[in-house]
Amino acid sequence: MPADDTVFSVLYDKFLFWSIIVGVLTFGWLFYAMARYRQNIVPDTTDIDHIVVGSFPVDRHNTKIEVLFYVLPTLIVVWLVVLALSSNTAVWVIPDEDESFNMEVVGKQWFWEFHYNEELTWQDDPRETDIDVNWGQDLVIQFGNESGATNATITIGGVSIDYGLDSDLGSLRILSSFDRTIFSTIEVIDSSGDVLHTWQHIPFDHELSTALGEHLVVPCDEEVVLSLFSLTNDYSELNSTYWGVQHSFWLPEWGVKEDLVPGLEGGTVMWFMADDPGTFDIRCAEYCGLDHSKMVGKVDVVSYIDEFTRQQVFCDEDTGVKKTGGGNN
Ligand SMILES: [Cu+2]
Repeated sequence: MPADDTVFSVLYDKFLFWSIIVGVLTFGWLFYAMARYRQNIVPDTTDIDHIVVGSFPVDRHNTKIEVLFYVLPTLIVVWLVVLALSSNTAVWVIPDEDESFNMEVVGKQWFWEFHYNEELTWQDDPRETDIDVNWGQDLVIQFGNESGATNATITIGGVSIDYGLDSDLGSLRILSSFDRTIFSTIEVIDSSGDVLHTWQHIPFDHELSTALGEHLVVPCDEEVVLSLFSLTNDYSELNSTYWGVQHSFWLPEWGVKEDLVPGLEGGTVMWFMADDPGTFDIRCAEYCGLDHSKMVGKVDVVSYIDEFTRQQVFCDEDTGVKKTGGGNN
């Protein structure tokens, strides 16, 4: 079942509402007729409603009700079409490139690659973890005494350095200036090695891949526009790993799914908008070869740090735009 506030979930509720009304009326009528005209009930021949089995009550039919039998269902069907078409429109109108987060997704046999056309800096919610990472000229890691933080692992461009945290001071300052062109991750861990808090910067042009166990990371409260590609059947690229076949990128949480078609130069496009932070499933919904079933992944919805204001945008804040998977209609 998609997230509660997606256009598909709303559509499901609306269809269910009308189905229940139609169901109650038709089954109500059915059971009433079964009870009234059941066997062994002696027919009252003076009753205007008296029905003789096998004969149509030509003399006593009710034109108004018979016309209603046609008009009412037609109206309901037209209304359901209107409901379905309006949500269709909401899904197919691609958001403005300037106001959305744009990415490329490449499907291969049998994994996903995520290419960042924009940088993304994010961290876990400091109000929940009691840990806050700030990186500008210096790197400052603040941690509450109750947080249990003992170490911080800082990985810059694939090189990791471990720092011990002095729990009395509640703060660690490192002379290391932020470089927005380098993929950097800071993980604050407790004494048993569990990750309490993650801060990460994904630079422009960076690539993440499910083949390496990496998740797709997207910001919350922003329209995420994905351009989807599958490699063409170019024989120079032909080898067992990069054979271009059709895939389908599916995010069950938001009810959105789109095919990746080899040979389509501009790719295909889909978009969604996540309100809530968390980790959700990625599936391939098009049989694409032997290991199709292994073509799975995860998407992390994170609260991002605005690149200009350096302020964190929390997922539960009302940003004034509350649309998901195509917007509510
Ligand atoms: Cu696939």
